[in-house]
Formats: sequence, structure tokens, C-alpha cells
Amino acid sequence: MAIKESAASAVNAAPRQLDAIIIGAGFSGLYQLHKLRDDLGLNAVVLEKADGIGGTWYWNRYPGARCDSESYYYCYSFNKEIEQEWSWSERYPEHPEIRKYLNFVADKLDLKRDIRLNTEVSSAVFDDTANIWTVRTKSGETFSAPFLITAVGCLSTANVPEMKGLETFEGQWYHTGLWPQDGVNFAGKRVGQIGTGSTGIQAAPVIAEQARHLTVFQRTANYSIPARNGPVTAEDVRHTRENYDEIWRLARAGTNGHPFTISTQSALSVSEAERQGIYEKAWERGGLRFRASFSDVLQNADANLTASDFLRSKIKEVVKDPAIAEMLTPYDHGFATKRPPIDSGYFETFNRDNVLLVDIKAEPIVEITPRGIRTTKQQYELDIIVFATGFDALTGPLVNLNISGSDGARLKDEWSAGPRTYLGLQSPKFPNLFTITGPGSPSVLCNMPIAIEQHVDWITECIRAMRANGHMRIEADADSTEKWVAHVNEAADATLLPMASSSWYLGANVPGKPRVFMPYAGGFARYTAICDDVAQSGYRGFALS
Ligand code: N01
Repeated sequence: MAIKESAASAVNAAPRQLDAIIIGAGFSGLYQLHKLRDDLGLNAVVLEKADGIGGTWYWNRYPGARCDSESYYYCYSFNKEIEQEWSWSERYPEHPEIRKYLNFVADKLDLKRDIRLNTEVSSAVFDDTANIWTVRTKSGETFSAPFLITAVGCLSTANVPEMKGLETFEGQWYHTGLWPQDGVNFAGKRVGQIGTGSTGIQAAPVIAEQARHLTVFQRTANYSIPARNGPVTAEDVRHTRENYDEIWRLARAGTNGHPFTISTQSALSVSEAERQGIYEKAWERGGLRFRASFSDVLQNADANLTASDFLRSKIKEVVKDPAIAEMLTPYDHGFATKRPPIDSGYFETFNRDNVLLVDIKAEPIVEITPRGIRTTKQQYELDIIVFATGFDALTGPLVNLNISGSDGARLKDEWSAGPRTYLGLQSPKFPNLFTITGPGSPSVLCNMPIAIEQHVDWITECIRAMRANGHMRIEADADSTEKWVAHVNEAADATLLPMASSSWYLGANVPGKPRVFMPYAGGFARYTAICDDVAQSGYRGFALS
């Protein structure tokens, strides 16, 4: 039966009693609902603030938005029928096709009847005596359940930088992560784009084609690998469908949840000619697999330099004006120490007559004026400003839920010096609250659907075991959390990842955010083995009662 009860009629009513509340209807919330409702038989609901499902893919509709894991494994692996019935049209499909896939899955599993759209959570409060979470929505409805699961995504809180004068701008401005449903018409417009991360690198080539003029305001130059996007052929589909078991086995056995193995040879163990040959081949193939060319690109600074130098030389090959090529060349961080983007014609965009690059380290933005952006050197006249300025990643979507746990502890305060989780799944003082792909788990270092499925499966089995054993409450121990946080730091320090000082992995993109390396860099297979071992031990490190 569809949820028809109107928001207004439910205001001031007693909380709706459920077995589990899930927040967010993206990849993670949909699968979590299916598992809890259809496998465990729980009365569960998904609360979603948007008016459609899709999570990240609902909001990120900016020009050029595509996935950057390949489509044949940027999808669920838990259902053989879905695998065999769905086919992707492109190697890296655009956002509408990904939403279509998620709607296909939701319809196939009849999930929508338990998803409440247009329902934004304003707070969640835990009752220590009853072991119940009560979730309140912006419209005043309340829902209560023993279990609360956040499925709010890692990159869902838009970071719009505070820029003097933005309110005076007479044109339109947009953040890429909150893109208008109907799109933006760039025809005949002068567009300014701030930001050159994965999003800006996807957006700029498309905006440049549509707009009269595009000015890209770059703070940090970035590496990028060509995506080499293209159609998926009938033969590709047949091959994938026949080989799905092996594809998922490989993805789960790896470091990043991708179905390919990282080379076992060091970049420093081969001759210069052989190394260049391997990089050339990876460049021609395109995509994130470039990172897997050698075993130590992310572990050894000298090895990393070989990859960084190769990619720098490519920028100089592609961009015709040597001065612009130099501005586009990153020197402040090594390749893949920040999340590597992949692109479709990004560097080529700067060969166009209607595109200008502005280095805002050399000429910082002073203010936004009614007619554009003024830097220390000049005024740039603009009709539209696009903020491709990223997200308050990983912690932002969670602390914004206004969560109060045991004894009134607030998540925002508990994490004021950085996130503190056990396995990225739970935090002390927040019993029965699970975070899907939370900080302290592989999450954003992984192909997301695989990371999501592993978390959802673990949470589901945990709840099943609790119910079987008559447990009402599970809470991460403070001590096991301290040890896990130390291990997360240790795992990051064994790589070059913490060296990129402007990385959002460290929270460095949001002024005032603590600089803490947030995802777990110890590898997906290793992480899964740790989680499985914890479960098999009877949930070591958690207090159950
Ligand atoms: O965000 P970012 P994103 N003034 O934080 C600049 C995923 N993703 O949306 O580097 C001026 O990477 C900032 O400069 P700097 C993917 O995991 C996936 O691009 O901080 N500039 C940077 O250039 C990705 O990593 C896909 O110096 C400012 C940019 O804005 C993650 O999302 C597609 C500024 C922000 O880059 C985030 O990517 C897209 C300021 N005040 C994204 N503040 C897929 O394909 C920030 N910047 C699946």
C-alpha cells in the first residue's frame, strides 16, 4: 500500500512506530530498505527530502555529470534478475540514465510504497530508557523506531563558499550539487565556473560548448585521465552478463571495489621506456584504472612522481598555448593523492576561443559584484556563475541531521575535532544508529555501490543477530573506537593520501573543518575481512544488551 498520509495530517500526531527508519533514498537507502523489509520482515520506512529517488544522482544534474566507475560495475550486485535485465548504454552513463536505473530497481523490488518523499529530517533523538530513536521532519511529523540508519551519502552537502557580494549578483548562480531540475540554458551567456575538481572537470567542456563564453576560475590545478567514454555494445552486455560472478569476486577482492587488479610491480622496478609504455597504454584505455598501472603509485613518492610527470607531460601535449598549459599543470600534489577526476575533453576545452582560464592563486577573487567576479587584477563580466566547489564531505550530511544520542550527546559536538567511529558504522553514545559508508570506512575511496552493499549486508545481519538473541541495544565501545580511529590514521599514513593539503578527504576544502583524514585507506578487502571477523566474534568492540 502506498504511503498516502499527508504531512499536514500527521503533524502533532503520535510518532509513527516502526522497526527501522532509513534516511535517504539513494543507492544505499534503497538497498537497505529491501534488506530490512524483504529479508528480515521489518516495518521500515525511508525518509527522503527530495521529490524523487536517486540521492546524489537526484541532485547532481549539472552538465556533463556522469559516473566515473564503469557502468557495468557501477550498479548493484545483489540481484541476478536485475543484473540480467538491465543494460547500460554507455561506459560512463549520464545522470538521467543512473536515475532511470535506480527507479527500475525501486519498481522491480516494489520499494516506493515505503519511501516517503518530500520529507526532510530536522532532528533525531535517542531515548535511553526505551532504546528508541525519534525522528522529526521539517514539516513536524515524527517517526520512531529502535533502529536508525543514515543513508545520506558522502558527498551530499553542497559547499558554497562565502564570497563577499554574492547576494548583489544580478545574474543567476548555481551549485553543481543542487542543480535545477529543468537544467540551465547557457545559450548566449557569459559563464564563470569556480572549481576544477571532478565536477568542474566534467562540467567545463559541456558548458563551453553551450555558452557564449566560459571563464574558469582555478584555485588548484588538477590531474585528469581521459574517460574514453563510448557506447556499450550488445557484445559488451552479453560478456558482462555471462561474467558477473567473476566481476563481483574481483571487485570484492580488491583495494577500491573495482573489478581489476592493481599491478604487482613497482613503477621503479622497470626501465624508463617500459614505464612510459605502460602509462601510455593506461592513458589510451582511460579511466580510473590508470591508478592501477603500478603497485606503489600511492605508496612511494618517487613512484608517484613518475605518474605525475607523465600526466603533466600530457597536459602540455594537449593544450596548445604553453602559458595556459603551465597554469593547468599541478605541482602542489602528487597524482591521485586527491581524488583523481576523469574527463571528456577537459584540457582540450582550453584550446577553444570562447574559454578563458583565470588562476585565482595569482589573482585572488576579491568579491562578486552585480555584474560578475572581481579579482585583484580585473573585473570579469558574467551572466551566470557556476559553483563547482564541492561538498562538506562525509561528516557534513551526518552532523546536519541534528542527531542527539545517549544522555543528550550531540553528534556535532562529539565530532567537533573530527569523526570518531568504530568501523565507520557506529559512534559511541549513539546506540542503534548505523551510518552507511560513514567516515572511517572505505566509502569514497571505493566504487560506491560495492561499499554500500557491504555495509548494508553487515548492518542487516547485525540487526538479525540482535533480534535472534533478544538484544535491544548495540553501541560502539569508546575504547574500540579510539583504536579504530588510530588504525584509520595509520592506514592513511601508510599511503601518500594525507600529503595533498587541499584535499576534501582531509576536510581541507571547508574553512574551519578539522583536518582529519576521513575515509579508511586500508583497502576494501581488508576492511571487509575485519568487519566479518567482528561479526563472527559476536560483535567484538560493541556493547550489546
Ligand atoms: O569537489 P572538489 P567536486 N574558491 O572538492 C575549488 C565525486 N564526484 O564536486 O582544490 C575557489 O573535488 C577547489 O579548489 P581547491 C568525486 O569523489 C564524482 O569536484 O580546494 N575555489 C576545487 O577545485 C569528487 O572528488 C563524480 O583549491 C574553490 C573545487 O572547487 C567529489 O565528488 C563526479 C573554493 C572543488 O573540488 C567532489 O568533487 C563529480 C573557493 N572558496 C564528483 N572552494 C563521478 O563521476 C572550493 N574550490 C562519480
